[in-house]
Amino acid sequence: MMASLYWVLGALAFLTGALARESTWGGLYPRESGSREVKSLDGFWNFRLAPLHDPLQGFREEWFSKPLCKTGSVITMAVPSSYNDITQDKALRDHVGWAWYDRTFYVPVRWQADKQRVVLRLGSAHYNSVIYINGVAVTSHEGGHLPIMAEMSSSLRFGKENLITVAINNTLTPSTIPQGNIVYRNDTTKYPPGYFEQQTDFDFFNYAGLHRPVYLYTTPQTYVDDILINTDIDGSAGIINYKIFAATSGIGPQTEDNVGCSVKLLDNEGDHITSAMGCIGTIKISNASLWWPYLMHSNPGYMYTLMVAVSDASGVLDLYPQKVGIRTLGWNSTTLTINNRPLYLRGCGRHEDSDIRGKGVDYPLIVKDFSLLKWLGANSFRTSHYPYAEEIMDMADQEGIMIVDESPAVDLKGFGKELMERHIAVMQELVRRDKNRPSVIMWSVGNEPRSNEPAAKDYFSNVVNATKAIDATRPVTCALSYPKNEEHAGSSLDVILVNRYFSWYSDTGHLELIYNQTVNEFTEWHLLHNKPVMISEYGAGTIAGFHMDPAFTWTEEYQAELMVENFKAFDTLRSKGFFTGEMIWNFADFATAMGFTRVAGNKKGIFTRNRQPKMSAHVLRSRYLSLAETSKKDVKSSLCFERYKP
Ligand code: BDP
Repeated sequence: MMASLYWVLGALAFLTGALARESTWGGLYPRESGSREVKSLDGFWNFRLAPLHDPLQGFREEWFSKPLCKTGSVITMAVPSSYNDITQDKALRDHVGWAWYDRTFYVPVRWQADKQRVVLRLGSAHYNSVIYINGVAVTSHEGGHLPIMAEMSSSLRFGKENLITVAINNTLTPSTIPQGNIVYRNDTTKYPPGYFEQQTDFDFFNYAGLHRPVYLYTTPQTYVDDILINTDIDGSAGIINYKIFAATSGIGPQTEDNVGCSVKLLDNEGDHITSAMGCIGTIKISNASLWWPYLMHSNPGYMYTLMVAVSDASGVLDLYPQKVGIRTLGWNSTTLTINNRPLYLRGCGRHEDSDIRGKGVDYPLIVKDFSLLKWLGANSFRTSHYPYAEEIMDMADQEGIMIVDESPAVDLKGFGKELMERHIAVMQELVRRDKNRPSVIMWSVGNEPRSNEPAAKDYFSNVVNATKAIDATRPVTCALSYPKNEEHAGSSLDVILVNRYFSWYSDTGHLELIYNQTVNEFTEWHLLHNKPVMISEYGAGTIAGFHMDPAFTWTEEYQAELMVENFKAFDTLRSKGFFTGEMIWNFADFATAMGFTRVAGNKKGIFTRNRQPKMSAHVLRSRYLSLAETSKKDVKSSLCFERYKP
């Protein structure tokens, strides 16, 4: 029986292999310009689940060949959103397997008359997806948190109604990232025939659906396919190194023999600063406005716009506005720097999570979350435990909030070759998506791998090296949890991140032990690896409104006192010179699977799930604001750092 669901997943390749090219590159984010139009397909879609015990029915009966409403009953589904919490239906919330979405849309005739190339782009679809236009599979994708793109000009009916159908499967197996297991219960005295459960080692709810915006956009036939930006500083001057990749539909990458490139640099008010020619080039700006983190400068998150153009003998063909923040990162065995100044990360772990929409992109929520981060005095967060929506990343760039950009490899185990290849492919997609973001200061290849397995050594060395091979400008890390002498991933990392729950998961109730345990353990991690070290998770489950004095587990007092004990240890570690940051777990309470260790979700948030502060939020705010003051006075520009030189 076990094999059957795995076969269902394997069938994806069979079903789509001949029909659709797998999407591996999500493309530049769809942005309007003088040569590009963007059309949103967000809104109300039609939706139906495949039957739990006949998961392939939709493929067999070709539900994609006509509107879903013609092959069965449908409900209305919001896009973007997770589908799980949208209705009162438990079967929808807990569904495992295929789900089907469709809607109709028009494309203007003038797109065809103007010979536009039309691209479909989904911000993400969790986990496996197949996308059909007018009944024809145009692409498929594996992985839930990265964009999917398909050129589809030839599949469209211009000036007429078109149908888009998306089939999504949320099943997680030992070869998906993240991993999961389908466990069948065969005891017929207890379970009905075919009964199975999706199990995962991670605790967050496995939300599924079209989580991010869906766009159609146009480009000319010859277009800007990709842009690579690296920045540096030289005294008060800023340096922008750029590389433009042009391509032509049906032909592929173009060289400068056929296509010319030029750029115009605009300041943050859109005023022209300078221009340059060539597909590869360097721009030097005297007295540049640098990209600084929040509370490290009076004007954080400064972004220029590089208006990139590709042209041929007939003139400019395509334009793409690329945001650029000028900053340089450095790291050595004790310290991380930005613009040659030491960094201390004051942040949190987070989730894309809220009521009703689950992991769906929600603009009011994004603005609220950044408002809360700034209210806290935080300068950073980790995209625990998967890449976040590009709309969130845009805000981070703009607000000067630094990001530890994490892959979906949470709780990984069984480090075989197939998994490693998938993991490397995910890192390549992630780096390709986020490489130009000034907010991204570190790549995290994962969270809490079972790195006590000896195979983890070569595995992580390969994944980290593959990540560095595509981006040498940022340090690479992973949030570790195993004891330092029993684990094998740390030696490959540039910065050691460790999750520790002293006095919560160990020595529960003994807040008095936190100081020594934290100081000793983090010092030993540094001595072992001679790398900068930070705490990437610590915290306590806390039900808002529960109070007891003396402090007791699950009360607001316990969470606040646990934090204060940690702060004492962090200050001692900071004085030793290698401790580079602290991130509380978690920014807000979040949904988990049902279970007896979670109280209607994970309650380690310093904000409730609807973003109201617990006592701990005020405690953290007072610390972060005072740390921000200290760091302003703490400029040590004479240190010598290993720096990336383009
Ligand atoms: C850590 C995990 C995190 C969990 C947390 C917890 O990294 O995803 O939510 O434990 O138990 O080990 O709250």
